[in-house]
Amino acid sequence: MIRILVACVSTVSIIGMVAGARGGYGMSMFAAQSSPPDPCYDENGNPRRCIPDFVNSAFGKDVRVSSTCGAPASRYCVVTEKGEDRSRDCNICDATDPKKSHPPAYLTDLNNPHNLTCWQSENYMQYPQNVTLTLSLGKKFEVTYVSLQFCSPRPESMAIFKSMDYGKTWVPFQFYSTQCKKMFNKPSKAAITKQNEQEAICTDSHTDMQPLTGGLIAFSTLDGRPSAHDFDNSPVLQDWVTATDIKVTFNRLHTFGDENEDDSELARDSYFYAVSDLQVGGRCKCNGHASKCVKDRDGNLVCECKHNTAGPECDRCKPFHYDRPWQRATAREANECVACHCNLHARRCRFNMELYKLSGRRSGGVCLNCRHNTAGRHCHYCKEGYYRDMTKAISHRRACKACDCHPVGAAGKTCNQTTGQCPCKDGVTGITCNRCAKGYQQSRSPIAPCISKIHLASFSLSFLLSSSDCDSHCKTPKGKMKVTMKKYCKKDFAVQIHVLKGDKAGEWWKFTINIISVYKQGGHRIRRGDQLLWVRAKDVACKCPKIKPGRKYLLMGSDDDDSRGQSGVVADKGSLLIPWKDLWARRLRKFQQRDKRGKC
Ligand SMILES: *[C@@H]1O[C@H](CO)[C@@H](O)[C@H](O)[C@H]1NC(C)=O
Ligand SMILES: *[C@@H]1O[C@H](CO)[C@@H](O)[C@H](O)[C@H]1NC(C)=O
Ligand SMILES: *[C@@H]1O[C@H](CO)[C@@H](O)[C@H](O)[C@H]1NC(C)=O
Ligand SMILES: [Ca+2]
Repeated sequence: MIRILVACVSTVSIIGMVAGARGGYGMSMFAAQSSPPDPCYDENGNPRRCIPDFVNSAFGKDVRVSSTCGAPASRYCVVTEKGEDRSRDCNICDATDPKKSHPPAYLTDLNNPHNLTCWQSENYMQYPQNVTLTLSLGKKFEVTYVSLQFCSPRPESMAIFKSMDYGKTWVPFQFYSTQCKKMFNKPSKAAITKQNEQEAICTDSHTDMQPLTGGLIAFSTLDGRPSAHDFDNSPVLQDWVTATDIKVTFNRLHTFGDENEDDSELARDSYFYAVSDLQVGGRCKCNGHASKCVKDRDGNLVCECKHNTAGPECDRCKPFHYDRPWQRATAREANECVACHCNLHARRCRFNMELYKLSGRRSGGVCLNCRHNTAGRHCHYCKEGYYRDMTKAISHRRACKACDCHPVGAAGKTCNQTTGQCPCKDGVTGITCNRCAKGYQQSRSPIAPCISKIHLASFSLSFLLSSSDCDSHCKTPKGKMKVTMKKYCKKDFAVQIHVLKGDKAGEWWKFTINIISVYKQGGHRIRRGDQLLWVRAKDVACKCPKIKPGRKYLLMGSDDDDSRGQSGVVADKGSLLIPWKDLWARRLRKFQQRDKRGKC
């Protein structure tokens, strides 16, 4: 029995969506008068989930088909039944005649139920009967249904595929066959569980309805899938409905009535596929971060991303908005991307998962290349060598000032981050350590630029001893002192020293010295660097030797000293302590070499 009929096969909900898909873009009437509120933000300006309109994404798009009738022109017949009479109504398909052609454009043109336009394949007397329709959506969509309205009998076997990578790879969406096992190696009407929600099943439901000619085959992507009611929280189903391309293959014609000789004659030239409308219902995929898709400069369809997101599907955070990981919006949470907190001192940042977890999943952004002399994860403090100017906000370009520590007066280049105080050497003061403290006076030494006046005073006091006492105490004659090989050989050690400071310690003066060079050493090993020099108070008082902090000297002396058993070097009235002259360095090196050759 063959009847012609425009059948309503599918569920009411599918039909509802098909109808709804049409009205998507018709609301522009009042657009000029008041800009409509942005659906991606609520009335208080807070972000909220937004989604593009539901559309038939196939509408008006080109469909590539593997077979179309009419080239060359050919006869086709439609068998109709009126009461008891069966009759053939035959026509010509001619691609060159617009009135008699059935091009693929008729698959996606405006569907007028009173004037159906059908694409039609060639006639198939025998195998192969495979015909393929391929549709490119141009970007990722979340597909709710794929439907085909037939003009011919519905195929005995067909399949719907989707691609998520613009046609490079295909995965099946759904199979239809009366022989699922044989055609597609699939069980018939397998149950869908939580474990196989992303699997295509095979069904023969498309042949349940009578008659077989005409009618709708509609595949609903979420129908019967357990997680569909919790789609927001099902990455599996979110993936399942995502497609960039749709492909439909017709694998077998319905050859009802062939076994009967009469029917076979009747059915001649009526073996073809014909479809009046192919629909792909769904929404442009924007992950809840855009309310519409638009053409970009290159003419590609892209989401108009909000919530600080970017990418064709708003599938990542836009630059500098990496304070927390990208997430799809849900009905409850907009999950917008958040800018890094860099106090206006950085233009780039990156996301750090460890820090994010440590913050209780609140903030994971790390600023990169902090400018304006700032440092830190949020460019929230001053870098080394700079300090906070508290009169300015941290976001100010000049929030950090240079320490400017005095090269001589300061012991380092880094100042206190809050006060700007540089670390000053002994006796030095000022925020940059640029002057001597009270009770100190400037010396010529870069190591101890300020020396205590009290020390100097106690020096002067000790000089009050009478000179006659000293004459008998000191043995070495005063006057010009020459440095000779003879003197060099007589002494146990010869060193160049810098006297930094002196303190009286009972019978002794304890000088802090820096040993600059060692030209000779005796039994005690003398190292370069800071040392103590011990001189008897009486010797100092009588200026034998004559010693002053801040000066450099050549010191030549003997090891054999009764003295104090303390570490350091000892100088006494028998030592030579002569103000240093640079020209001696060469002379002393010469003496040193001669000494090595045993010339002493
Ligand atoms: C039916 O549609 C075709 C193609 O769009 C058009 O050429 C034709 O005039 C229409 N016929 C009627 C009766 O509207
Ligand atoms: C037709 O499609 C079926 C199912 O995909 C396949 O097994 C068969 O090889 C195809 N035949 C031809 C001729 O392409
Ligand atoms: C910086 O100075 C303030 C105020 O004098 C002080 O409390 C703080 O400990 C100093 N910071 C450092 C690192 O020395
Ligand atoms: Ca049509």
